Amino acid sequence: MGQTARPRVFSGIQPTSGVTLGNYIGAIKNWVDFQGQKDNLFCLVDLHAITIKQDPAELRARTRELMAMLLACGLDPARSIVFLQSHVRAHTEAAWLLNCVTPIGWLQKMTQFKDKSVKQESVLTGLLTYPVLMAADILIYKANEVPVGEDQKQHVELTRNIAERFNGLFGELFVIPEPVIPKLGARIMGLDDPSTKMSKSSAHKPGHAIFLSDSADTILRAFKRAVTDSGGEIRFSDDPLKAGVNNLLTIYATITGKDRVNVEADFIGARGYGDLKLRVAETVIEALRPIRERYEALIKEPANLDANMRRGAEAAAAISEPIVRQMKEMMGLTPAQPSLSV
Ligand code: ATP
Ligand code: LTN
Repeated sequence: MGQTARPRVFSGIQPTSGVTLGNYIGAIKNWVDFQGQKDNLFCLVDLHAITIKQDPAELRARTRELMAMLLACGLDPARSIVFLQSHVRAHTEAAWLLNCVTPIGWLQKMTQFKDKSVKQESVLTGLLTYPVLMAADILIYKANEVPVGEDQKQHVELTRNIAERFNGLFGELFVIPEPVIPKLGARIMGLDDPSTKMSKSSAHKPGHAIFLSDSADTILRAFKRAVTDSGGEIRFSDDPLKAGVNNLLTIYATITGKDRVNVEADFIGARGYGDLKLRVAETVIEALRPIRERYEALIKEPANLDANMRRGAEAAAAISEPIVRQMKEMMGLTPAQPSLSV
């Protein structure tokens, strides 16, 4: 019903801070790489961003910057619907409806809620119900695939449970989506501390994250200071003590598209970790250079970005609004009758 033969893909990214190398490797690069083979929707999830306190002017600026950065990374409005979550009211409407079929215990178990709520003085209700809005995002497009980093796997599993529960209670409506997690690079670690995920929200710590808009100098400095270990072996490893080297090799592998064997072969004869860090830094700088250049041009044309957002929202609403109408009817809400004008 309404599904094309190609799998439908939906994913989202928050317009908070900038875009990190973790976001790029874990999610965006895969969105771009498979764009031609699928039916795609990519959403700037500004309503998710406000589950944590945001400065309104900053949020508005970050949102436009994110739109420019996604296009600079290669999302193509001719092949993907790229839009702002708050522009399509079906998302908030469906989230409320799904709140009313989701047991609160399911939400209290979410690890991201537990992690993020301990960092807040006052925990907002939206932070708890965040995954219900995410489920709404995915389900109202009947998406088959959700390409995300490792940290979002639990939320996609919850989405599946919510969809099954709705279908069980009211009848088959939703497609049960699959999380699509990359084999390599699903969890890029902080350069300053390879035991924690590279994250936008910890990005105020110097040397923690690389941002796609960083200058070559900043990138080089961050890699030079990357935490490794006291050994000297350059190989992939699950050993927590070698997490720093493993992270650098993972970044190199995903950016170059080489497999593990070829990556390790590239570093035979390297002069220690200093050499490794320099080569990974150079590889990242060269890969990000054209993205940064495109970004610099796109951000100077706000009217073009806004027009793209508007077109994206119209296309997204055309798909999701009829599905939300169907949800409401299935749940027993009375459809509004057209007015009888005489
Ligand atoms: P925060 O850390 O502040 O929660 P975030 O960096 O995770 O933010 P999001 O907008 O929530 O940013 O994530 C966008 C996408 O990037 C998601 O699919 C997420 O799984 C992925 N992602 C985020 N960080 C990483 C990382 N370190 N490695 C791989 N993928 C990541
Ligand atoms: N929760 C996700 C962002 C997000 C998302 C989505 C991802 C919101 N809605 C729908 C995939 C599908 C995050 O924090 N990265």
